Amino acid sequence: MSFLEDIRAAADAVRSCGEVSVISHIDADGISSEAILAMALSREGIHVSTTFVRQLDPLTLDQIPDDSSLKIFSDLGSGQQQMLMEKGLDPSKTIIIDHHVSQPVDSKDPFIEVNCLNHGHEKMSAAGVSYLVARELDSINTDLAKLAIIGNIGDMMDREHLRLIGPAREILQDGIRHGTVELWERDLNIYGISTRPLPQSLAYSDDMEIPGVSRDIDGAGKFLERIGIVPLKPNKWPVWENLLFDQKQQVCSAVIEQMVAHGKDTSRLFSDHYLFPDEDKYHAPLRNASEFATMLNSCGRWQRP
Ligand SMILES: [Mn+2]
Repeated sequence: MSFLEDIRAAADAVRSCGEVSVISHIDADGISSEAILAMALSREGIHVSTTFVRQLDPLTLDQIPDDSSLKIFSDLGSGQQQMLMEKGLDPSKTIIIDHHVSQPVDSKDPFIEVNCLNHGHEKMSAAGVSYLVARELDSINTDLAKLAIIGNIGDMMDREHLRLIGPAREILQDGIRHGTVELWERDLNIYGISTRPLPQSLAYSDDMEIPGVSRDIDGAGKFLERIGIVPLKPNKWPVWENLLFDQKQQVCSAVIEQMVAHGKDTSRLFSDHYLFPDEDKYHAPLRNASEFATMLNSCGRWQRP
């Protein structure tokens, strides 16, 4: 079956059921994935209950309700299909939405599995797959593209190419069309663009080695002051999101100059950023995909999604 056929099979199975139990991974991708499914299913009038787990093993498997609800495993399950079979889960009432390596099972009656990796899409997460199933259910669910982007970024699907690619990029286009996502293409490759004081963002970028700036907040501050970027008031630096276009250009030029002068590799200097203009500025960590994902991962670690 093609990826689209798998997506349709999952959507069809969902349409014909009244109650769903979601079992999802407790990290940014798993939480986003669950949020997409829960929203889309509720809109269909389907009752959803969720169990978050750290990993799928015989112990956590016992937490899954033993009832007639449709079971949806999200961000896990593909690699544990043998165990799910042994547990006696009904293949016609079990959907696996995943992006991890799949375990082949010896069965004439397999689970409904929607896994982008099985179709060669390596740079997409479970939240992305959940979104595609949700969109197949009803095009109204394109408003959930933002959540899919957060899951993809949480699983670092953008890191190798410094941008989302493949089906994850198509989801991004949905988000942009919907107006809840803004793309800053090939912008400076730093973290914390909505919350971190700029010297910190520059000093703690893992991807580039800027002599005199990297791992040196004071050095980064002096570097910025030399090109006329100064604190808004004593000890209060602007964040990258709030710099004017010209100021950004100035910083980028100065960084390139500094790196080139010291023979550093500039190939990872620019990356895409995904902004959420609908999130208000008082909740700044939610204003871009990478900081939002960090927030969800921290919530997961505290077991409070
Ligand atoms: Mn994942």
